[in-house]
Amino acid sequence: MPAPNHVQVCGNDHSPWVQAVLLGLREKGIRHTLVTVPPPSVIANSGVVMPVAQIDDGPWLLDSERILVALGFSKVEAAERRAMQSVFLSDAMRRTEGRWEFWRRFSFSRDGHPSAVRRMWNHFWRTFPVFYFFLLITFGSRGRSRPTEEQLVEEFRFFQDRLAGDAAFLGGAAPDTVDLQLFGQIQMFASIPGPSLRVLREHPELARLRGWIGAMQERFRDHPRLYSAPWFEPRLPEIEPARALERCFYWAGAVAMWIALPISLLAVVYYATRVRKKGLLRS
Ligand SMILES: N[C@@H](CCC(=O)N[C@@H](CS)C(=O)NCC(=O)O)C(=O)O
Repeated sequence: MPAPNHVQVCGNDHSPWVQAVLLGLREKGIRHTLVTVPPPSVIANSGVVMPVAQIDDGPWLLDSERILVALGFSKVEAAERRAMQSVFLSDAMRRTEGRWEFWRRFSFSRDGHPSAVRRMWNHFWRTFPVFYFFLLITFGSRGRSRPTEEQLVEEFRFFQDRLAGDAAFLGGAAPDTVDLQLFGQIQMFASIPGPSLRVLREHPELARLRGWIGAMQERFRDHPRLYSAPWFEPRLPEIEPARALERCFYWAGAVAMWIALPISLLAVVYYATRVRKKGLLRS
């Protein structure tokens, strides 16, 4: 299979699944662009589900694993997929505990559209996905018990146990889909620091996993969206935030989402229901 010339990815780099795809593209050295607002045809089909990616002129693909397999990486085992989902939900469902912090941290993420005008437009409209996930997490986490430190350690131990041999990566001598997805989760933990990040950095029983994080961080040290950079060894500089003017567009969009609450709320209910009815999120 010839290597693609260019891959267009849509989504936000706080998403671990978007990060997995970006890391895979860097691993293969494939040119790519990340935009935060998908084209209208993609929104009509799959709402704001992320990631979606288009390899050259091919169809839009959903799901990080499917996209990574299309790029030449391996499928993930069912047990790994389940373990990854637990790690994901334990952190994702706590991200809106600091409400202001949630919106503030998202203001810094960058859009990679080459046109400055389109970037401003995207910064305004990317607040819809932020608003969408804000509501989904706020309501989805109600009545859900917070994972204890022991539960978090147990979830991470699944992956640590897989690192028992000599191989530096879960996939062997080089990172594979499971490495990319797990390191993607770590980018999410670091994008809004919380208990998962703390446990990973400090817990004495997770030293081997920290060794793997170090190997991944070294390998992807040039990735411009490495939220884990200042939190793990080898320490690297923090990533560059969106520019001040871009953030102004973001905040204008955020205010618009709340002013237009009846419409934006209806849109969230419509797309969230549609995504679930169509079964677009495989876990
Ligand atoms: N298994 C999927 C999971 C993707 C996923 O859960 N994405 C979240 C954002 S981090 C999403 O788009 N959720 C939309 C929704 O819940 O309606 C993958 O690997 O890409």
